[in-house]
Amino acid sequence: WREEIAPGAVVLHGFVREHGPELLAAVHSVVAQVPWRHMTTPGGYTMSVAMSWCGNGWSSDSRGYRYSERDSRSGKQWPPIPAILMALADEAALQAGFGHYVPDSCLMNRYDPGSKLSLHQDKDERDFNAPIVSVSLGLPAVFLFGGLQRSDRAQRIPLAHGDVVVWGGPSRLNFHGIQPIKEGYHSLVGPHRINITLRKAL
Ligand code: MD3
Ligand code: FE
Repeated sequence: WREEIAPGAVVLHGFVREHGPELLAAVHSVVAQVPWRHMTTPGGYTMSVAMSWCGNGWSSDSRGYRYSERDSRSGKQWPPIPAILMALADEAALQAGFGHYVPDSCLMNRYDPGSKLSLHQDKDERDFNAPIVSVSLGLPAVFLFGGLQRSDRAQRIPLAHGDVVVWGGPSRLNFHGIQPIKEGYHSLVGPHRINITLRKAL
């Protein structure tokens, strides 16, 4: 079912529940080319979440965060976004009321039990009017959804395998994060949560 948790933030519960195997195959095809890595934040911390990406890639170092078309080490373009993820992004954005959607960047986050994502804003994208589509696979998580100020109190939103959330409009710049993942095992994904976000970055 469809649930609006804030103006412009729509949860499509179970939207891709039946498509786990194909989606995981797409994730693994990307990870074969861009292996999971733990990035360093500009503040010098190593993230507990492992990341991979395709389309316009993401990077983080002492100079800050940025999106780029190419791997600065090899000079090669990052792998293209798999067709199944482009189709999913378009269908989810339509279903959520944002119209057709063509993302240019796809970030994948892998959480192991204990991994978390601290409260942050996503503001490295060029166009804040474009929505972000996110897909949750594997172990469940508690999503923290705050306001425009770090100190605003956050809602706790449970996210399960197969849920898709479309974030747009007025909530696009809200603070958000993921609480530490509980120990567990998912029959398809194993002891992990994988989150895929599709964005217009550049
Ligand atoms: C709300 N990822 O990659 S996805 C991230 O589950 C990120 O891995 C989380 O936050 C995860 O930046 C949450 C949902 C999400 C993504 C972007 C948002 C929610 C958002 C941007 C604005 C508001
Ligand atoms: Fe984020």
